[in-house]
Amino acid sequence: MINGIPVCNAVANVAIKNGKVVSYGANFVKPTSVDPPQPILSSTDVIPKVVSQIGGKYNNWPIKEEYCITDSDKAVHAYTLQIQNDSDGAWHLISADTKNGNIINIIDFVSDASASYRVVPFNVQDPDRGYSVQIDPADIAASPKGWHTTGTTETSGNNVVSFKGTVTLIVPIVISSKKTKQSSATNNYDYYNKNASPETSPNLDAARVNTFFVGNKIHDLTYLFGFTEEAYNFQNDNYGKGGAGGDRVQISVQDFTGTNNANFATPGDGQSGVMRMFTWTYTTPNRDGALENDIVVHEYGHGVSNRLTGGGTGKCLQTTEAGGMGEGWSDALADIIEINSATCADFTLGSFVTNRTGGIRTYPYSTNKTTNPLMYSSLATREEVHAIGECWAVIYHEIICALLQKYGYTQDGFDTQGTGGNIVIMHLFIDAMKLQPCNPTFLTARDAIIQADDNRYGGANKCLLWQAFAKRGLGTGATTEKFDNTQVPPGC
Ligand SMILES: [Ca+2]
Ligand SMILES: [Ca+2]
Ligand SMILES: [Ca+2]
Ligand SMILES: [Zn+2]
Repeated sequence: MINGIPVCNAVANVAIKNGKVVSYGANFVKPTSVDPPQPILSSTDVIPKVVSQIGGKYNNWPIKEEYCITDSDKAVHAYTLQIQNDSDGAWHLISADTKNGNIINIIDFVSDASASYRVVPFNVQDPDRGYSVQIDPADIAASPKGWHTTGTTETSGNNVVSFKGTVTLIVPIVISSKKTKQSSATNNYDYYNKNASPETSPNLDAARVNTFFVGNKIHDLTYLFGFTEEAYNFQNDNYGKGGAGGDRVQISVQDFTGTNNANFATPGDGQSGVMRMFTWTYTTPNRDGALENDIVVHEYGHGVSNRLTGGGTGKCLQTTEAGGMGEGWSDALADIIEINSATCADFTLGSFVTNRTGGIRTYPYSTNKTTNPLMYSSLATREEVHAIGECWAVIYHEIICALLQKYGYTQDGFDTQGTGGNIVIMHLFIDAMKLQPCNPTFLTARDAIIQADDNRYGGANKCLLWQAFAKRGLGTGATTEKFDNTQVPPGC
């Protein structure tokens, strides 16, 4: 207390640039001078002066008077008032000098480094189903310094860089100036015009922002479930936690090498994965794969499966069957991400970019065999990797639905301790990939899932899993001959 007035909790050295706080330090010493306890300006006069410095609006929470200690150890008489900003979610407690309205102390009520992105929400498929501002979405356990390398204000950070490549994708050369900058300070990214073509402003920026958002979300999610630095994940800085760094995912949006597709290249740990996202020409205007989350997740999923299988070499999904399963895991990961209730819905991939309800696969993923009749034996006539992948991903869909039915749904899909089926499937997904051999088959990958359940849950889901496998012909008697077998172990 000074003059019977509370002292604000010791922050000074405030710097504001373009309406946002860029730095503030803290100290508290015996003041060299103390303002008189009477304000010069009224609080009504100070509010607009504060807003002109930081943006946002006074939220009508009662204004108080206090002292704050400045850098030069002066005790300044101040108003404290709350300022909120609807456009970016910022919410600050401001102390402003009662003599002139200068901001001298700031408390940030929003936890972790503020950043916001107007994007397709993570568990939503595409912009037609949702497009909204996501505030501070970084998970602090998975991304301890946030998504943006300290001090950067563009779609570039420790886990992901999203950019528009030109001419060549010999990557480090081309990405330097091709990212999206914040639309307003600090690290707010607000772009998108639903009616404009992908290439028209601001939609190139929207593509970079959405892929940056989804790429980071999937990094954080898979990290929490075990795709960590020492499990050969994609990060520039590994914060001393093992594995090789310098390999964040490079996402080239509206890539010049193709249309109506996307791809992901996975070299070994320590070298960046490269995701190329294309525009799609089925509609007028064209649509951008970068805005369909299941496509972005599918592509990132290739990085996950290639790094987790066989120890980070990127060399262990090379046989046709293993490569096909790689497509299947990517579809399954997209399927898992879009779970948003305990009700198991059919899942389709690529329905936005193609403007086709059924999307880009032969059948929707469904537990209904009329909707999706694929079986293990279907491999006899399916030789292309995506066609093989469909046979694997439909099995995953069976497992997803069975787990949701048994355990329900955990609202926070990032809660690794959650009990819902959506949490269980994420654990099994990551754990099993670590267990399976290099170049797995349907049979060995099946066995790895059974083993993962045994390791983590004591085999609590053994029969549920076998029943799902058996339903699609991958029962205990299945062999590499790829005839359907519907047997389950005794007791199931
Ligand atoms: Ca904050
Ligand atoms: Ca790595
Ligand atoms: Ca869907
Ligand atoms: Zn793929």
